[in-house]
Amino acid sequence: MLKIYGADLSAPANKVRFVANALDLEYEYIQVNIRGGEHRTEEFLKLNPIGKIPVIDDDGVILFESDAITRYLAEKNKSSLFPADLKKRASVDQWMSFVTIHVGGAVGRVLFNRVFAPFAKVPVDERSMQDGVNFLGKFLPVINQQLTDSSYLAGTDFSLADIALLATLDPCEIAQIDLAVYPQIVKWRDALKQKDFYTKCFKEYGEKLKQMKV
Ligand SMILES: N[C@@H](CCC(=O)N[C@@H](CS)C(=O)NCC(=O)O)C(=O)O
Repeated sequence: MLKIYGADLSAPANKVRFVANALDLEYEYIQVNIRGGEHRTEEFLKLNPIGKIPVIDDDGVILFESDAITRYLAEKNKSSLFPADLKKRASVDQWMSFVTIHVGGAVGRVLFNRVFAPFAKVPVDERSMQDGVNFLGKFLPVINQQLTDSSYLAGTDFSLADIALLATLDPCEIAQIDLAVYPQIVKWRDALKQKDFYTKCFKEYGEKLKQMKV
């Protein structure tokens, strides 16, 4: 059976679980304790030499990097989440890259410095945090416009790009990133968060972290 190594606070790992759920796949979810260093063990480094989640083991097919994993799972299952049509697929690829590299990178800077650095008692990098905020101020209007022009990120059809964005934006509340100024993103996001593929994972991202009163 497919094994997914992840952690509930990891947006890339949640992306993989959302896709596996959307594809209706059976899988075993293995929580990797990052704070406990489980991702640095000899055993885990055999799965991913850079010691990061997510990783999948699909009956011996070991893969890391969330976007490669989601493409593999969708392609293997001949899913319209990753369309066969060249132009449609290129559009999905374009938005996936935009989301992961630009939006994800910026959310990561803000999240790390506002939440994880104080929590781990490591110095906050104010410059990096401000860069993250500024980048989001450039990138999120582009996404908002795209979701005004079309129902989904890559056009009329729900795709891997939407799932990538949904997972990437999950930490916004705990990172105090205000999405209310992007009404189309809010509308799109609220609708997708009701879907089974999402609620099968959790009701609300970061529930446990909030309970820890970070
Ligand atoms: N580009 C990777 C990013 C993976 C990543 O950064 N994972 C984080 C959790 S969100 C991790 O494993 N961090 C542990 C570490 O770097 O020590 C992907 O999309 O899969």
